[in-house]
Amino acid sequence: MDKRTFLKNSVLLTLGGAVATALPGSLASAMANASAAGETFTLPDLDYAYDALEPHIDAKTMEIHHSKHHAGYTRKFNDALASSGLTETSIEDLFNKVSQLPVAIRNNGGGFYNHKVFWKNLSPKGGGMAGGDVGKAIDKSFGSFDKFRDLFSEAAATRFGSGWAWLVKTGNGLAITSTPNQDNPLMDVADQHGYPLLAIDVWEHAYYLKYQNRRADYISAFWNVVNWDYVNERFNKAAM
Ligand code: MN3
Repeated sequence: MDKRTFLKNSVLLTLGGAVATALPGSLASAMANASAAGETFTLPDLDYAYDALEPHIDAKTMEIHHSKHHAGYTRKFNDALASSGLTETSIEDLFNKVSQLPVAIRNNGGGFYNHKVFWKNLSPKGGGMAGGDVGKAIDKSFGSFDKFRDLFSEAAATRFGSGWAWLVKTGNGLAITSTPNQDNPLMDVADQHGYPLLAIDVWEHAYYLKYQNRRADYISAFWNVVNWDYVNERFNKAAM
């Protein structure tokens, strides 16, 4: 972080925007830009309380994950867009050419988008088997729901280090894949392209408070809170 960025962030953190006019010109201008750009992408609210997914995902993990991690990705994504001069507001357009963009956009844009999908993928009323159109597509692509669940769980368990596992819709049906860091299957850098239907975050910050090193237990618990209605919504709106 250079001195100017450090100063800007420090001022933003400690004083907020109200004192911008009292600052030297360059700082005031940097803050005005950051604040304007800060409205491009906003942290979504959850559809449920932080403790609603207990005992499968604990309240403290949900609170930190949403209010600190996801908020951080969102803020840094907006900052990266502002400092790169990019004007796209379609995140899909950015992901399509992410290999040519600053790495901060790949990491924080991915972090912003992936968590947005993930929160909606979860519900206190979730769990059970997939129904609807996505249930039929799962049977067709993987043979059975149990087979699908095993393959998805394996992709999540074997993702080395931090990353995500995904169920995606492709031109040919459904596929399971995993991505490192905050990459996702909409990015031009992804091994498997597709429209994300279901995501599981396997970064340690997603499970360590409750499950410590037991990622497999977290993955098992995840199946109790999957919101299949939302997965069906995404399946039906996917263009491909
Ligand atoms: Mn996360």
